[in-house]
Amino acid sequence: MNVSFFDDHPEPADIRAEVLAGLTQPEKRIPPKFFYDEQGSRLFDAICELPEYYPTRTEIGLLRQYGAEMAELLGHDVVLIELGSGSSLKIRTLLAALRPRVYIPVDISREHLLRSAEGLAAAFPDIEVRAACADYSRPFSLPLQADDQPRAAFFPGSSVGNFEPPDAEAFLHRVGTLLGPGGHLLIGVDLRKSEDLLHAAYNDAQGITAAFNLNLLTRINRELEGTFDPAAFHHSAFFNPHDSRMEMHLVSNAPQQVLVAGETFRFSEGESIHTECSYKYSVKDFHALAERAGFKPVRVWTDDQQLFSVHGLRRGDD
Ligand code: AVJ
Repeated sequence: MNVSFFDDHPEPADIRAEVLAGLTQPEKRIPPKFFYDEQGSRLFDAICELPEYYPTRTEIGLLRQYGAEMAELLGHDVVLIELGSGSSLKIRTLLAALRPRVYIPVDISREHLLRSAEGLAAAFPDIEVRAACADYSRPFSLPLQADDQPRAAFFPGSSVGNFEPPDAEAFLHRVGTLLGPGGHLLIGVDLRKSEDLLHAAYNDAQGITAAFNLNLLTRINRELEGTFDPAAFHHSAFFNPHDSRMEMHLVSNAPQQVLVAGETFRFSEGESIHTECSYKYSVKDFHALAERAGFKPVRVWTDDQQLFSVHGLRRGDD
């Protein structure tokens, strides 16, 4: 099969240092990338199927409806990099129209990435698949050669919303450097909307989002010798209008002490670990961010209800 594997997965020592640093802050936090262990990736896939979680469905609808135009914008015979490829489901809607020469799925969840890369390579034998396990929220390397040109990138799911806006700008700038002058980026961005819709999307009736959030504690217990009792915390998700973002927290039900990698952390009743920000942008605000990062907005596709946007951006020539 035409698939190779490149491993730049964070080391256990890096994960430990980042989690301990986050729990030591005055307002405890753990970066959302740690959601995606095996179980977390499975739960996330279940979230994407929930009736309340409109982003996945809406974005896939846009990819189906406008896929030919999007493929046109990215160009043919490109080396296509997908950031946070997960199950590689979205890219499948574009591959037939796009016919890239090389496809480089990048994801932090190793087993999940490998399985999807193999499935995709089997379904598209003409495409060379180079799976890369990496944490794209930090500087990362990819299996790229100088003559891998032209390059294009796909960053779906509004995962850009997990970055603080200045970090999103720095990240997009790095993507621009990878692409080179004139390279194109297709990026999914969730739009700001009524609080009711947002609230429902992160507080689903079946409790899958709560399980996804709480799984972080189970993961820390397993990988960092943690003593969290997941039943002693509850899921909380709300819209923060001032910062235009959804926030997810794990809230302590009672005063308690927890050990992580030999260190003690104290929680008062109601104190939380902030586990995710999911920024919601207007088209205009996202354009401004992209321009600060060296991209020129070329096209934007949205659904009738203005729930979600997919932007086609071109890196400037600078
Ligand atoms: C894939 C990171 C964009 O923020 O909506 C889903 C993850 N968190 N439900 C998002 C998520 C809670 C998702 N992103």
